[in-house]
Formats: sequence, structure tokens, C-alpha cells
Amino acid sequence: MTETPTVQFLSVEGEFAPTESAEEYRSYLDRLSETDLQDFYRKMVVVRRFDGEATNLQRQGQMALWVPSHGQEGAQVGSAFAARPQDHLFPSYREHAVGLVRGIDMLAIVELLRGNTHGGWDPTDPTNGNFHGYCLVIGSHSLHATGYAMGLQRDGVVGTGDPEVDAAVLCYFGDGATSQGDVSEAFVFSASSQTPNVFFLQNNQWAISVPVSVQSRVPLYLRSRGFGVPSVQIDGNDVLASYAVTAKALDDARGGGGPQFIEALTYRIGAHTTSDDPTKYRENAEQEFWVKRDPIVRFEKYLRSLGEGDAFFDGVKTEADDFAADIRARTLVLEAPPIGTMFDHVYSEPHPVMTEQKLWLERYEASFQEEQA
Ligand SMILES: Cc1ncc(C[n+]2csc(CCOP(=O)(O)OP(=O)(O)O)c2C)c(N)n1
Repeated sequence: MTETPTVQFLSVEGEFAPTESAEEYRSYLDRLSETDLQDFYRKMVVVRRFDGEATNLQRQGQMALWVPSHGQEGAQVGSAFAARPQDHLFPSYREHAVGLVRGIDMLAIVELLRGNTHGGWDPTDPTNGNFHGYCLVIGSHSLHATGYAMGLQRDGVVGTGDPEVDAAVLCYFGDGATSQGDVSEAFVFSASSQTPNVFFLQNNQWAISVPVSVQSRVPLYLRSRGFGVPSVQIDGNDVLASYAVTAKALDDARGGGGPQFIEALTYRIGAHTTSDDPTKYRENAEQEFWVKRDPIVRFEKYLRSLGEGDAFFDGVKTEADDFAADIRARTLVLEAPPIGTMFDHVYSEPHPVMTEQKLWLERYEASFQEEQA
């Protein structure tokens, strides 16, 4: 197995300094206008602010759990911008920035983690940008994504040569997910059928408390090659690398070139979830190393070198604060759903055991009112 160097356009200091391996992707950056670059920055800042507000809301008892995305904005925003409207995106549960780029109402993620809804948003609603539901069962959605891509193939919307018609599937998962059999099976099926899949791994270095060095003896991007799925490793904290490499992979997949695998090297700056305490298993020095590679700070330096000034950055900050305030206000007025709805989606058809359990719960709840009377 030959290792190839990591694709990177922006140095840690935010200077445009493409690595040799980035040259192949350089022309993809020509597609970007100044407004696009501003939007990359805007989305990264807004989602980080949203993420912070959601964490605060969890701490104030508005949600049982929050899953932070702080640090992974570069990988997510770049790759999501690379997708075309007709592409389908399958997230795991940390892809808040991808959801934002695809246009979902971010309150839906809060509602999901607050237990107000079972899915959060409807992926078949055209306003949700083909952004599929969050999936907490690690790696399982890689098979859903592969099945969906097989469906696109059979619908004849792959390799027609018409860029408005051809579609691909972009599937996100973490380093821990690559240890699941489901991901290996997804590689087998996508390689066998040459499906239009792009698998996007955010290697944030930890699967809760298990470091990537324990999870794999080889760099993770080499995994898929044994299945016949070509792969690239990128600097996941470089939004430009994430955009360009994903754009090419999606173009190839839509054109009938078969599946592709991208490993984005990034870092989960905070805790795995608000229930986790990384100080129990992580060294501060490691975190500091990654904080210096912050995707937002780096991209801001780059934009400033292009001539972007304070007015733009101040405007984005205000926008992000307003966004967070809106999410907070709308969260605080959410009402709990009727308790029985938890039984409604276990089976697609009515099921006698569910009906019985629902009735039991209703009687149980009513018994408190009887006691009070
Ligand atoms: C099938 C399955 N096994 C175990 C878990 C418990 N679990 C939740 S998150 C997680 C770690 C996942 O790590 P990774 O795939 O790297 O994603 P990250 O959370 O770091 O983004 C585990 C083991 C689960 N949700 N599903």
C-alpha cells in the first residue's frame, strides 16, 4: 500500500500554500466566488455559535444531551458546499454544519435531542436539502447510504452526462464507525455495484475515550482501498481542501466512476457529548495542538489576506449572535409532545404490544390525577 501525502491548501497560519498532492484539486477552487468564500466563513461561525448556545441550553436543562461539533466546521462546511442540490447527504449525529448548509431549520436538531420529535426533520421535504435523519447507531447509515446510491443507479440518474440530473450520495461517519462491520459491508456493496457513494470520514481522533491509534494499525484512509474504493486523506481543518476534494469525488461518483472515500483529519475540541468528560482520558497538549489548527481562525487569516476587513467579520459575528438568540427563544417555548407518541413509530403498522403499552402508560399517568382528586 502506498501512502499519499495529505491534501492541504491553507497552511496552519492561513497562507495559501497548496501541498503537491493538492495540485490535482486546485482547479476546483476556481469555481468559488468571493461570495462563496464569505459564505464558507459565515456558515462555520454561525454553526459554532449555534453549537455553543445548544450546549448552554443543555446545561440549563432544556435537553438531556448535546453533541458538540466545535472544531469540525471546516470538514463539514467545505464538503457540504461541494454537494449539488440533487445529491443526498447521510449524516451521523454531529453534522450540524452540514444541516445548516443544506437548509434545515436548526431548531429541528434541538427538538430531536430534546425528545420533542423522533426524527427532527423530514428528509423528503424539499426544503431540507436531501439531508437525511441523524443516526445514533454507529455506522449503520453507511448501509442506508449505499442502498440509496444503488437506488439512484437503478433510477438512471448516474453517469448520464447531464450535470443537472446526475446524483451522488455523501455519507458522513467518524473514526469509531470504521470499526463497525456495517462500514466494511458498505465498502463491499458500493465497490461491487460501483455505486455513486462518497464516504466522508471525519477522523476527530477519538471514539468517545478510544484513541484512533488503538482503533487502527493503518491510517484509516487506507482501509477502503482493500475493498476497491479509492481514497484520499485531507486536512479536515482546511475548508478549501474539504471543498475541492469532495467536489471532485462527487463529480467522479455522479459520472459513474464508482465510490470514493475521503478521510478528513480533524479534532473534536470539546467533549464527545455533554455527558462525557474528556479530561479523564485526554492530554491538554493534544488539544492545544489542534486549537492552533482551528479551521475558523485559519480561514479568517486567509480572508483577511485577500482584503476582507473588520466590517465583514463584525457583521458575521452579529449574525451568529442573532441566530443563537433566535434558537434560544424558540427552544424555550417548545412544548412536550403527548407522552404516548413514543409508541407510534416503533412499527410502521399498528402493533398489539405497542397499543397495550400505550394504554398502560395512559392509565399509569391518569392514576396520579386520581390520587390528587
Ligand atoms: C452500534 C453502536 N455501538 C456503540 C454505540 C455507542 N457509541 C456512541 S458514539 C460512539 C463513538 C463513535 O465514535 P466515532 O464514530 O469516531 O464518532 P464521533 O462521535 O467521534 O464523531 C459509540 C461507541 C452506538 N451508538 N452504536
